[in-house]
Amino acid sequence: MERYYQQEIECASREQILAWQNERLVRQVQNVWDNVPYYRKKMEEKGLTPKDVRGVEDLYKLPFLTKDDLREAYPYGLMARPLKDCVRIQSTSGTTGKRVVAFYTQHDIDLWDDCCARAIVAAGGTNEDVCHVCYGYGLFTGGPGLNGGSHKVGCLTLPMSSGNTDRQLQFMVDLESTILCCTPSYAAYLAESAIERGLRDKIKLKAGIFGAEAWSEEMRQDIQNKLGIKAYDIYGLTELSGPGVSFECSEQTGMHINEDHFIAEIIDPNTGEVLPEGSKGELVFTSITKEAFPLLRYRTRDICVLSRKPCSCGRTHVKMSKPMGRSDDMLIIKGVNVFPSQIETVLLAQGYAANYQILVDRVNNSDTLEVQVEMTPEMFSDQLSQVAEREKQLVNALKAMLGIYAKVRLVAPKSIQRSEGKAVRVIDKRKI
Ligand code: DLL
Repeated sequence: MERYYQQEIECASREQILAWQNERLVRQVQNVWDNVPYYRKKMEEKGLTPKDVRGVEDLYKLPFLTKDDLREAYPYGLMARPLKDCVRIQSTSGTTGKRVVAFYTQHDIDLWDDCCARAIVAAGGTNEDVCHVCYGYGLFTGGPGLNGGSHKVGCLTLPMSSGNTDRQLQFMVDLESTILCCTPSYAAYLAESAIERGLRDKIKLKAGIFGAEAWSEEMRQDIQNKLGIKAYDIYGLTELSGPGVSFECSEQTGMHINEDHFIAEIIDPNTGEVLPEGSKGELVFTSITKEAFPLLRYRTRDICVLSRKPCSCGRTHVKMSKPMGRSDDMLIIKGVNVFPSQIETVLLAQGYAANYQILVDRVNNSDTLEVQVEMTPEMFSDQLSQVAEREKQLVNALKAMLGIYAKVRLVAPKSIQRSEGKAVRVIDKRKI
């Protein structure tokens, strides 16, 4: 059995990683100065030239880049290579404004595939595996990213894309898929559907690589139990290539960031100040190996914590916690900060599945919060008084977690629409 594993890179010493980062950062700063007028202008506005950045210790001097910059420079304004050198674009869904378009040279694609291959290997994947990819293909990075990684590892790759759950399950059984790649919400739906169709024992999955949206530890346990697999988290964003910026190993205690390609910082989202290791704040990335679309100090809006505690898997790259929500996902209800992930944690801890919706509205100048969650089939035959009692218990548990009252409505099993990609959990009518 051959193993694709970049041990010399993933287990390199801190000094070696820093040496790579210093050299590549200096080169990248010169690259954007020479080739991207948008960057040169931003640096000039701060009185900087490439000489001011001699290594990672000078990173803090550089200006931040935000999604607004990407929109302003849309579509070609941040490219560092001529179009003739680019072979691909990928894009975000663009639900909140102009799309973000990212460009790739063939070299960029090769490195991206490597990052995704590392994630598959960390989940136990080898060339003996059948890797079932049901992230969406097309402009979304999930399908193409894991597909490329799976090829590098040498897995038999099933490019399923999302949707058509019956076909997914049939291939999973017939071709004996061993690794499943999709969003955690779709994994939960596939698990539920497999159990309903009596296929659970015919499925040979051993691992899942789930990401692209926030999911709680409770949801991980639920998916692991239902599918009999180990579920690994994977993180990334279109702007930086896609999935594989970081990924979990067998320890399942955070995701190793591919530090030979990305330098991570945690900043205070309000002041922009760089925070020490272990602090909670906004994740900022600098891509040091990208050719076509390099981003320096890109603010992700994802809130998390970095840790350099030694990991039992032997990898030395820094770990990021699960994002605790995006700063722009955070709801402010009656002046209180509420993250959807907190609500999910309460629901799963109380024995519900992750089929829920959060409705926010404003009535008589006051915010209202309603959580609709599906009953399990067993609860559905309960007496009305038992349902009322369950709702009361949930109201209390949510109050304890959030500090505010949330109306709870238990709804019939299967009445909330399932998601095949990123789940839409929140409907904020205040914004409509
Ligand atoms: O979601 C890339 C991806 C595809 C990651 C497949 C993992 C697997 P975007 O559509 O640009 O790219 O969305 C990026 O999704 O800033 C996070 O807020 C969120 N996100 C991605 N992975 C995770 C994760 C892809 N594991 C945005 N946990 C990011 C929580 C995640 N949030």
